[in-house]
Amino acid sequence: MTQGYFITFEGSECAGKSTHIKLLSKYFLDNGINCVVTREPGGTEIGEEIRQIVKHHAGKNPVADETELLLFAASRAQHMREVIIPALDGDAYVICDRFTDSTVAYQGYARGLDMNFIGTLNRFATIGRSPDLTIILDLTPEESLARRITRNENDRIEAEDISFHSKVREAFLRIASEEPQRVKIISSAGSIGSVHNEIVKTVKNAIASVPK
Ligand code: T5A
Repeated sequence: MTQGYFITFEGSECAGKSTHIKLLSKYFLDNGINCVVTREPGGTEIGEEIRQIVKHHAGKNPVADETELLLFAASRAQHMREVIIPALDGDAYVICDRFTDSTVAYQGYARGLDMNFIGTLNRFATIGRSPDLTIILDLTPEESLARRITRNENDRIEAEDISFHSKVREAFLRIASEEPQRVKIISSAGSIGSVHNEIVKTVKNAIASVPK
């Protein structure tokens, strides 16, 4: 049984996950809480190599959807065993930028791959360890696109059309309605400061409800 506390951030492209993970980890640090920040795909040497392929593969043959799913799962299997489980066992807080809900949303709902198989694969990759708290930063596909235009760069998945990104958003909202205890939605449309305050409030409430 792992200790620690496992928080994941999910949401559409440019929803502000990296920005808010940085702010939350600073909040933990300021409050003397040992915290490990990591991301998917990535977080390990193997995972970062996989990240390059899934985000930027531009060879003449496209990445098949099934290959994409297995690459995310491979990155996660390594990440759990090398980083996340050891950190939780060491009683740290772990904040991870994207996790299994992204696979359900992107490869399941948006790509249309078999949801039961994705469930099995996620359990296999994670050794059955779910996040204690998941924060979905919610942004409409239009708002997400506007932020991406400002940033002026698009990777392989970001370049999918608006209907793909609408399906991803709907999927996250559905996941939150199915697991309200674990998954909290926070609108990312407000100012960075107001979204951060909402995140801190949500995290404090969630931690306070953990049985001692
Ligand atoms: N994926 C991932 C799958 O398909 N399946 C999986 O199983 C997994 C794990 C990962 C890609 O892989 C896919 C999903 C993704 O397509 P990524 O680079 O991690 O790639 O992609 P994102 O997670 O989308 O990361 P981004 O860096 O694009 O977005 P963030 O981290 O959500 O946003 P952030 O913090 O970089 O902010 C983006 C911009 O918005 C501004 C920031 O200043 C920045 O310019 N911003 C705000 N502006 C106004 N108001 C606010 N409240 C703002 N907050 C941030």
